[in-house]
Amino acid sequence: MSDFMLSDLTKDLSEDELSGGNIANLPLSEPKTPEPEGNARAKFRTIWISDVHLGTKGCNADMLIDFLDNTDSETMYLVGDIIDGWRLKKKFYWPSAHNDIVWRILKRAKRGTRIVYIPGNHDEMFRQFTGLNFGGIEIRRAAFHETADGRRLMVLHGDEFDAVMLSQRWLAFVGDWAYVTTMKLNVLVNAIRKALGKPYWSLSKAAKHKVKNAVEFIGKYEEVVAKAAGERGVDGVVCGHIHTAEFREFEFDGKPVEYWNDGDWVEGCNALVEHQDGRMEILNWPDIIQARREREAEDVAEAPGLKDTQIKAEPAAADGPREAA
Ligand SMILES: [Mn+2]
Repeated sequence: MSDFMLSDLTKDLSEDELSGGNIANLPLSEPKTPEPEGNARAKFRTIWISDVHLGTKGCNADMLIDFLDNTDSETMYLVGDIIDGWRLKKKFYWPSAHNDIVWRILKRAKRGTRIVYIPGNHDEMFRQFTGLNFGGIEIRRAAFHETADGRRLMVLHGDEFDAVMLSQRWLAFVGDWAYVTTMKLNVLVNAIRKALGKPYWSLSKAAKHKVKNAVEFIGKYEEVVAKAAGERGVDGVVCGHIHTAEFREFEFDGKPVEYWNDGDWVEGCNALVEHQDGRMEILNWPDIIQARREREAEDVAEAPGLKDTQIKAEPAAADGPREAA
């Protein structure tokens, strides 16, 4: 990894061009927590993650490190808001776990995973490098992905639709304030739960399904994004941005259009994966960790040495159908 520094990305740029200045100086050293050797990784054809928000306290770095250490894929899409340049600019925050994540992603590229980085609005300073390739990571403004069973999916961060959502803009502001507040509360609640040995729990996931305005906003957003995909003539779209993992099927000109949102690593801790046969699934990592712990506890009790390393995940559709607004 010594041949690549984050500062290489930005070294020839002025302060203005950077618009996020100190990102260039992010230290990128050897990981504090190295990757475990010989982990039985779940192999997927494709992985999509977004809204990691490295550089903020909200980022659930431990959960993401666990995900990265237990999975692998031929292709990995980083669907934006990976590094939070806005917040970093206001307040520099870069714990070793965040460094460990960047290091793991670079190492993945080195091992042969094709990594496509589509910057979002919080890491838009990287959008100027669209078309370039750094340390084996391709930077794109958007991408088209073909699944194993031949579906064509448009992949983008999703802030492109903020302007279209203008009529709902007040909702976005309310949403942002509520989001920042719940994010802080979420960190606190889960610190307490962890101390009590209780599993991770997503506050905003619970809240989002109860707050009518948020549900309305999210529902409208999903519709707008799916329509744009339909107009493009693709079979579906993968995006992030609104921190709400979801699968929905829409129809455009009599043709089905899939909407996939890969969620976030702030509260939900979700990833979207494509299995070898093209089947797609939203993984809820806290649930998978919990299931693994329970299995390990059983293994220790029943047959020490016999470990079931299979990752079993329920489709995220478990949330059930969304109520009409
Ligand atoms: Mn975003």
